[in-house]
Amino acid sequence: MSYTLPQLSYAYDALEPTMDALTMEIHHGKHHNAYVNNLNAALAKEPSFAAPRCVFALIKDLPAVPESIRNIVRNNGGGHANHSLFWRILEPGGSKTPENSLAEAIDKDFGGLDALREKFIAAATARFGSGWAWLVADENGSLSITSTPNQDNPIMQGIAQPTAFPVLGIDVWEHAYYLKYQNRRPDYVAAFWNVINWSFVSAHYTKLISAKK
Ligand code: MN3
Repeated sequence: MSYTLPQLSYAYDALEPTMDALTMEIHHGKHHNAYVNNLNAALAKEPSFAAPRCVFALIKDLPAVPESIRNIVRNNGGGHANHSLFWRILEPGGSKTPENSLAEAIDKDFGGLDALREKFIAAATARFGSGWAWLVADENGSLSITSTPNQDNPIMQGIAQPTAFPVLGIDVWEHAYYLKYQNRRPDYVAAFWNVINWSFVSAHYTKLISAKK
């Protein structure tokens, strides 16, 4: 089996001016595509390993991956998973506010969306070098903010501490923003907030917590 690059549900220029079309084209068509190709090439070297169909299941259980390709799978499987979620989090124009159980959890754990936004932006800004900032849920659905280096994902057992389930994430690699924002990562992170698809994120959270009950 092999993994494939997901199609976007919007055009490369649909997130302008927050994310420019050229950045989106290179980010999805080149960077994400390279993670998929590198992941497939690594797995082809270990044909006896039956990789799960879902890339999140693959990266969740890295110790099950043969050691000879584990690090490549960590980096490129992580890259494929992270970006697959990232594209779905985004929406031209964004959608208003979190809904249902996610809205309730944000009120409970952060005291409201403004406080969450502040903490999320701080984590994304403070992540040194390349990586991601995340809103994550634990086993009980409780929310917190974390960040990971490189293409690590909070779902990776034994790597992210503690293991958690990504609800919302932002890519803070320079390839995600440098053409438009150069060194101004805080401006990129603040603008990202305006194109979040809260309908998707809310439904994603509800699905995550109901899968655990
Ligand atoms: Mn990226």
